[in-house]
Amino acid sequence: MKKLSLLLLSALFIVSCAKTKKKEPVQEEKAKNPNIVVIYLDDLGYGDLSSYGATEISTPNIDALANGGVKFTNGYASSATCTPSRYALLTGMYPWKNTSAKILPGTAPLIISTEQQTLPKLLKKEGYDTAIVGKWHLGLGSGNVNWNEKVTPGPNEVGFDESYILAATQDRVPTVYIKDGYVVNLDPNDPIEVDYKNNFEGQPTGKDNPELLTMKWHHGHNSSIVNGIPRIGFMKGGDAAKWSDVDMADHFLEKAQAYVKSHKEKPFFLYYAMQQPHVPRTPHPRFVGKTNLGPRGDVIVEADWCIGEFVKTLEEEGVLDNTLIIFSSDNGPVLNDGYYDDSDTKNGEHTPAGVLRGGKYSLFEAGTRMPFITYWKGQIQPGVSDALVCQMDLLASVAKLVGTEDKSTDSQELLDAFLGKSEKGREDLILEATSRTALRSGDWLYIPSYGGKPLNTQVNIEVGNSDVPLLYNLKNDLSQQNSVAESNPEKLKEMHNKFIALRGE
Ligand code: NG6
Ligand code: CA
Repeated sequence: MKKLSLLLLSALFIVSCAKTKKKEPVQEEKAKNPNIVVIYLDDLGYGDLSSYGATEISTPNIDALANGGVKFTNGYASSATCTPSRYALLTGMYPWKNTSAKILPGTAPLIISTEQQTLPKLLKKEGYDTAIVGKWHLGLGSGNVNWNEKVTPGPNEVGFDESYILAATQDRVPTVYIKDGYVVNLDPNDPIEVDYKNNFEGQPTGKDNPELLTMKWHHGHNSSIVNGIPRIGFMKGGDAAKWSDVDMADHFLEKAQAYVKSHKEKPFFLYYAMQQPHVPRTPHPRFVGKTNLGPRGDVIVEADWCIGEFVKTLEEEGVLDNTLIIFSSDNGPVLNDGYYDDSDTKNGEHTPAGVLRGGKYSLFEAGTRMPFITYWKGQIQPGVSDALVCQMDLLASVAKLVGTEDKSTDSQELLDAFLGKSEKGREDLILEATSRTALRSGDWLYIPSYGGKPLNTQVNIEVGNSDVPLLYNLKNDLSQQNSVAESNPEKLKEMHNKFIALRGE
């Protein structure tokens, strides 16, 4: 009996302590802020998910987010390639305002100024812990990086408390993971050297040593060989630090899960930047053959599985209903992006871009219109939204969500649209593809006349170059089959003037 009352007393004590703690106003305020997770795929197209109409690939875990959240039909990356899109996502700035925001080599310096506003910085100020796991591709250091010392500035200097990244792309050297500025598993007796111009003496290359390759290169990708895969750029040393391509998805997943587990007590922002389905496509053996589409389909299924596991972790750790998940991709799809991996020959009936025209590198819609999903269990009413939104707008919108404001960037505050409470999105959006720009305004899409070949034959994608300006009404011509530039000169003029005004030219 005595024991029981003692137990009761101590239980009461604990409860009252917890209560007092909760009463502290700051704690309570912070408790309202949800965790924010951005799940960002690499080169996933508008038609690559079953929830966005794919019939040859099944993505049940991402579909669960789409069907339980807001599925955007007019959700855009800022750009049709990786670096500029990631730049816009993290800084809220139009990437064409920064001439360095182009596809970067692995040796490029950091292109985000450490003075600049960023999404993680903003959240840090509001009491969030912040982390990136996955692909970076925004440059590291200030030129001439020594990979054997702390690599800085990088993600940790622009707002991330923690970072576990691959520097550039899976097809570029250095093929190592970097944790908070340090190459993981680096043996000091086997230092890393990286060069994008010249090979290191005696090092085999994809070009000269085809006998060493397990994956053949189609264009580019003929420099240093790592795990039988020829890469872009030359690298020497760092053997123990080299990643295993087939384990990369599991590796990043484990890091993302571990982050959730160790940060569930405080609001956190996690940027989970997955590498699929960018080349080289290297599904773990347990996913090989899961689709009939070859490795591209298989790595999409692998990514979907990872996302399912990740969401399970949020649930098991008790934070799913306090976490806003934003899902999207950095740019449109490509089948052959430089390796012979059967992704083009086995593609069959699959349409990676859905009904959209173009693909990665393109100013046509498939370049930038992305699968775009917001999910927040118990808070977001499931639905489909046609609001025009861009990843760049997350910065100002998330600012509002956490009770602050940011007007210093190009990011527009569209919180209600992101939470599915309003269909009102942007009026206008400048889209970018390999340094060319176009204007989306209302239902209209205007592509100024750019010289150059209309078709990038290496990747077999129409990039949007034309001798004449192009104008489409996406409402009745989503597939951009009929330019009305000639038949509607007034609209053309209006769009051109708006484009010039917005570009500040
Ligand atoms: C291109 C690469 C391509 C891919 C792309 C970057 C060649 C010929 N092509 O230069 O394979 O790596 O850069 O992709 O090297 S992105 O998704 O990171 O923008
Ligand atoms: Ca990409």
